[in-house]
Amino acid sequence: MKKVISIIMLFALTLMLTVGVSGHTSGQKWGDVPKTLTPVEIDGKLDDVYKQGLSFKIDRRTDGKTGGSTGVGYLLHDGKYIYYFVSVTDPEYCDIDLSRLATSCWTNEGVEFTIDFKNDGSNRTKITAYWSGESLASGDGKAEMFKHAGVRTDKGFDIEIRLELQQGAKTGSDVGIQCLINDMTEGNKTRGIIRCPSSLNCGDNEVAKFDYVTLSDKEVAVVETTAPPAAKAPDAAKTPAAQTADITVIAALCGLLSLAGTAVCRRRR
Ligand SMILES: [Ca+2]
Ligand SMILES: [Ca+2]
Repeated sequence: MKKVISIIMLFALTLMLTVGVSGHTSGQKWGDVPKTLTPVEIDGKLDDVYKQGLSFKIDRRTDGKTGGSTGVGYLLHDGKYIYYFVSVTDPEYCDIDLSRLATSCWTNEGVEFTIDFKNDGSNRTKITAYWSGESLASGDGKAEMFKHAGVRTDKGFDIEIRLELQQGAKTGSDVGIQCLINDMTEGNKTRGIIRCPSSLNCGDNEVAKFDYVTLSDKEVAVVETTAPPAAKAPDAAKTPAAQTADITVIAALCGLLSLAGTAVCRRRR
């Protein structure tokens, strides 16, 4: 019997070593986040390489209301940082109330970007960012671990965040994720929350129910294309049409000269 138990334990150990121990808890995988070879500039503007990133919608209201802000998010990574760009369409943009930042920063137009680096539901890292003439942000961990920028657009605002990979996360890792938009309405009095899709319908604080993404080794880059040199315009004087025209004119002149010559000869005769 001991021998059977030993064999079973050995088999289980071999299986763990072969498959690896996933930190993934219960959510589902959204997809692979490509690795960018093109540097990303944190300026609140959409770098072209984001268009090759993992994109998703943020349009899941969880407060029973309808309408309000929606967003499109993009994710990239480069093995050191994860990049998040979100473009928000806000039908009623309310100016940032700076007095709320210290005590209730989430009651302002803005976004929250939350990552579970170990993807085990044990903790989260959250960045909250806004735009108010200049971009503002607060977040878990040291400030130098993230960088952000935002711009006001004609339809709402765009926010860009770069967050350093932490807690052992690297290329190949699964990380838990949830993103949301804080949408102020009714004269900056009411807060709506719009979240990403979630297989378990989770909120941004329910880290154990987060869905996850994989920091893929699939590389993407923007290939700079050099426009081919403009073709040299053909010399108009040497085109067949022009040559034909020239010949026609010369022939006509010769004809005239011939007639004139004949007339002169006749007069002389
Ligand atoms: Ca950018
Ligand atoms: Ca709003």
